[in-house]
Amino acid sequence: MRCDRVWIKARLATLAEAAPGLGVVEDGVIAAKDGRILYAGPASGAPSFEAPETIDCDGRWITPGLIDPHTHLIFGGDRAHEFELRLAGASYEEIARAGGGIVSTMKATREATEDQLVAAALPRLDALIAEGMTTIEVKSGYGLSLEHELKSLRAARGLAKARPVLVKTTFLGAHALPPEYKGDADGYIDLVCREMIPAVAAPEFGGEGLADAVDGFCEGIGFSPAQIRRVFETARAHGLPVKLHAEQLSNLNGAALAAEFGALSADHLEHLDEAGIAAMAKAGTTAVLLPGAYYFVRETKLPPIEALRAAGVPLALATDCNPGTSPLTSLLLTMNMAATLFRLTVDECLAGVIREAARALGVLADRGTLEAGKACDLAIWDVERPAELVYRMGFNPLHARVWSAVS
Ligand code: DI6
Ligand code: FE
Repeated sequence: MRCDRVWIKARLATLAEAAPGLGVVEDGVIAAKDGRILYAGPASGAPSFEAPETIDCDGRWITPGLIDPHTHLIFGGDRAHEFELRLAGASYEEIARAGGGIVSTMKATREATEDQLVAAALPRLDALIAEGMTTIEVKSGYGLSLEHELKSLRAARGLAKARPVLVKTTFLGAHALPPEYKGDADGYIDLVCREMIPAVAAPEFGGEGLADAVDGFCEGIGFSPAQIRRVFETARAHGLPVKLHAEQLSNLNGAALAAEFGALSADHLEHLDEAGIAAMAKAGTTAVLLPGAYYFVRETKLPPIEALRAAGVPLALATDCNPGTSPLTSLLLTMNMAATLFRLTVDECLAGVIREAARALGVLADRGTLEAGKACDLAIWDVERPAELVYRMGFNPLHARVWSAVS
């Protein structure tokens, strides 16, 4: 069988859903053509391939490229000073209420050009890429006006032109109240629904096609469930799937609201209750856990991992890379935190940043496992066993990356 490249003598963690655990293949072969996997499985059952390039992996492990399903990569400025204030005793919510927090990043984001936002995000993107990340979700949410939200989403799309990653963009207009709407959150939500969502929707819905999904921040310092419902109704009317920052700092029943709208994911979830878990399980909504934010804000309430598991809710992991609560650009460290802080198993951690992350983005049919027909995005690791990818802190054993986009 003719193909473009073959990798031999590899150990595979296919993460195929039908296989137990990581879907391990000890003497594995992968063959690729036109950026797609033709075959991934045992050498013994493999067809014979004719390829201009054969790569001997010398027993190294191959996983699908890692996937970060929740980031706020596009923003201006930084919040190192706020970090110092927090070290001196101020809380995240106090800083937000005093006009710092998200609003200070909004000011810096509004001042930046689209090109400057791309340039600021590229080092963060490159840090993730250096650890084998090949697919990323990027949210807007620091522009908070039509002009600056559109600019942020264009910058997010621009990242995919600068690097061979798949970028899924999310419109997060309902992230924080911009100061010009102080005291009028409903008025701002009117703007989100009447102008912003129609502008970012797909061309067949009259927009520019800048967003692949719509998100919101359902929280005391964000927006109420009634306001988020309006955002979701508008998203649905414009053909956009939804997801939600839910139950991060308190329980407003956001996850159940998201599930009611068939959300791709509900994210954070430290304060999630049984009713929210049941609603997510019923709707097939993925839980995206963000241990970096849990760690950085020194949260002590753990997300209800055991109950999520028992209900069969898929568990994904993400960096939540953002300047306020998770200045994290490492999926390897994210896995270590998920294991240490949330007690996820090694298999759950790896699935969380690969297969379940693909599910959370609605791209599992196209990537997230090593199976014929899927994008040939690979991470090749210099490790003896997959647990090393979760166990180490601040060490990067990536040997090579394979991009489907430039195969
Ligand atoms: N939840 C978070 O943790 C981030 N956004 C959100 O909705 C924080 C964003 C920031 O502080 O800049
Ligand atoms: Fe977030």
